[in-house]
Amino acid sequence: AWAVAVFLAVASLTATALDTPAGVADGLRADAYVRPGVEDDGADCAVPDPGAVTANSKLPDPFTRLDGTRISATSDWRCRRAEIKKLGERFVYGEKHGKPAGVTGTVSRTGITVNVTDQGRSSSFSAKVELPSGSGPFPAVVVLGGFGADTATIKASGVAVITYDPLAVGREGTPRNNKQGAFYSLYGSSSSTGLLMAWAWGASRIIDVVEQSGGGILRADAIGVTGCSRYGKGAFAAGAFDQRIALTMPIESGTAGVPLYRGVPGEGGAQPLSSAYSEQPWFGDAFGSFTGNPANLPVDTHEIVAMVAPRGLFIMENPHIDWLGARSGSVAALGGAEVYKALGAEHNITYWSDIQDGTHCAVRSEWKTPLQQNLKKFLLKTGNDPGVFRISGKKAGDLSAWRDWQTPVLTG
Ligand code: MCU
Repeated sequence: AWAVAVFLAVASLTATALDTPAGVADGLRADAYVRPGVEDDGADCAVPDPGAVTANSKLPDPFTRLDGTRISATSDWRCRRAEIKKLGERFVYGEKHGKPAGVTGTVSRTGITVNVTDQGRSSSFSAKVELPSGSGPFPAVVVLGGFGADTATIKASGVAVITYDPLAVGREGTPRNNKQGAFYSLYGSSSSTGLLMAWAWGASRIIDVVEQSGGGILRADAIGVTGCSRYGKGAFAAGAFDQRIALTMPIESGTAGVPLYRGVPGEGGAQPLSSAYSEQPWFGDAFGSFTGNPANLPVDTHEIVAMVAPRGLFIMENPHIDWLGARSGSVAALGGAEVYKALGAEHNITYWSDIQDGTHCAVRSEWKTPLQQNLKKFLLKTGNDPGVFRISGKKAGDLSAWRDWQTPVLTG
């Protein structure tokens, strides 16, 4: 079946793409790998224990394995990604937990219900559905929190909007030792997993229900995720930790989102790591050991960006508010884009901070066209516009100052 799918993907490429080596690399390799169709396609990888942490003020090399060897083939990325996933869970977000033993629910034209059970514990939550005109089944974008996303443009493009309240799955305003919400009903109120990962888990369970619904209304193979601010942090985690998500669109995510942990302390006015750690239990509890010394982290957000590769990623940032750390965000995007390049998918990532309106979570005219292009390319499959980097001169970071590794040419 896999060979047939690859054959069909190749056969459906345009003549131009077949004639152009770069086009083939982008269309074939990216398309063949874009969406593994499972939440975690590296679940079978043998990931060694990360061992003791060593300080590194530069960005960890995304291409060097925990055992010190460097990957050399495109196919090596799958298990290198699994290592990064483990580091992200252990040191930053906390454990995600896979699909629970029981997931049931319903998809209607107006809403989704999700019921989860695991080891005798159960919980449920729901989301709102808004359909575009037409008959469907429709691609959909899960909007965490329901603000900041240009839902009018999403619907006008023929894509459904699933509005999900992450607070039902991971509540804010609780102490770390008494976390609440559907995730913590299953995994315990003293779980060390932070809210961002709980929210990501909730988005994954919504996708489980869409998958199981038979696809009459919504298409599980064409799902995007977005959200602004704290929900941009959550959307970023959701897209990184669920490979079924075809398009990830964090908006103005700030510290604990896209910006480099190593970059934030030196970026004037950016929300300090300790502030984000204590404002809400967004990060996992383990991150508390690193808020004063992020150089000790064996992972940084350029590698969380890389976890999304080669799937669609559209990062929107606001350089007018210092608190949002857009300079550190641009370096994370540039660093992660090196993995996209190595996978032949450099056209699948967009970073856009060149905007006029400084209002936090405003719907912006500058983001409308790239949004439409990303929806067409990754969800509707009616376009193939290349991604772009439009970095505001106000907050433009320099990747070369942050890395001491070069991007390999991968075989295969
Ligand atoms: C950018 O996201 C957060 C920020 O981290 C917080 O410090 C601030 O309180 O709220 C932002 C937000 O979520 O705004 C809606």
